[in-house]
Amino acid sequence: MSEPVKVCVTGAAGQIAYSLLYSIAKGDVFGPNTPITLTLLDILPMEQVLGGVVMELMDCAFPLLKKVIPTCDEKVAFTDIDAAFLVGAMPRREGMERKDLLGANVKIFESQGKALDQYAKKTVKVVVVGNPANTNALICSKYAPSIPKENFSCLTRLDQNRAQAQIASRLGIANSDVSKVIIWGNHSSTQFPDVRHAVALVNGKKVPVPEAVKDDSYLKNEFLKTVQTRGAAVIKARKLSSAMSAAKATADHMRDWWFGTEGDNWVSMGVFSTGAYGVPEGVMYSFPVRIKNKQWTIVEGLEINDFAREKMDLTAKELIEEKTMADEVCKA
Ligand code: NAX
Repeated sequence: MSEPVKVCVTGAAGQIAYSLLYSIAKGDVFGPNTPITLTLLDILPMEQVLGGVVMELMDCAFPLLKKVIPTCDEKVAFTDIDAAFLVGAMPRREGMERKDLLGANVKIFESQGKALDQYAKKTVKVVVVGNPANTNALICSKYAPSIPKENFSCLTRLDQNRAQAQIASRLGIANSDVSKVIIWGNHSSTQFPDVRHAVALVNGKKVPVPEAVKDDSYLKNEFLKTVQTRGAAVIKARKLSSAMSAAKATADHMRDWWFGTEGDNWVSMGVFSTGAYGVPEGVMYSFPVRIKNKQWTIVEGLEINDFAREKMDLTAKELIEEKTMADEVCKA
């Protein structure tokens, strides 16, 4: 067996972490032969709950799990880690807009960015889940200048999975028979779920999704709206935000970052924009990426029509607004 991968999960006493820790510890993310040590960060009022999570992890008797360290100290949580799942933040409640959360949560990611900079390995891979995920990831990276910007990302895989599942359900095919769905922009209701380049396997033949669905109006309206507002729909039904699906998507995101994407397939990740596809530089924007040797590259050359351009610009505008607000919060 190889050396253990050192993994930190923040918000470890929360509901997403409850499913995510199970996935990580059983080998879904770093592979079935990779031992793992886990540091679990949460805040002091959650210390007792965190203790319960540690007991359950122990009681699972996972073969790969070598050590679990619960803590409320960022130094303990981040020292020498290889991978960070930054889940901990205040969750959105019913009726609350993501922007309301920004003020509270940006400060958490400023502090964690500084701590990662000081204590984590420079090769650490960071996925931010806590909302507003894109802007939190940006702030985290800003305050960790000694770690490459490419090592920070935010989760839009849940949106990708939601979009993929909607198309599969519409076509009556397996989820795994839909590929190359793209989420552009912000993990918010302005995101642009784009299936213009997506492929469906129908009756053994690969078909462009728009051709298979044969309903442009559905793809431009109902489909978009369903994916964009899925988080709110889950909150309305459960009175809690998505947890099981968020954990699954987070595991998918890091697994693909760790092991790479297959063939010419791609996945969506919120990453630092350097201007690809006319997206403003300096925001964390979700793009289609291919991954090799733990490095992602934005897929180039996809055609952007007027409809897509408008949607992509709208979500970019929101990210610029969030960035401005976040910078003000951090300055204060
Ligand atoms: P929970 O409230 O169940 O758990 C959050 C945990 O974070 C709590 O235990 C809390 O004590 C802890 N926490 C708060 N401040 C912390 C800090 N400074 N350091 C460490 N831990 C801290 O929320 P949960 O449902 O698990 O959601 C977590 C975050 O994910 C929320 O911000 C939520 O909005 C976000 N989501 C993001 C998604 C995405 O696709 N990017 C989808 C799901 C989810 O909505």
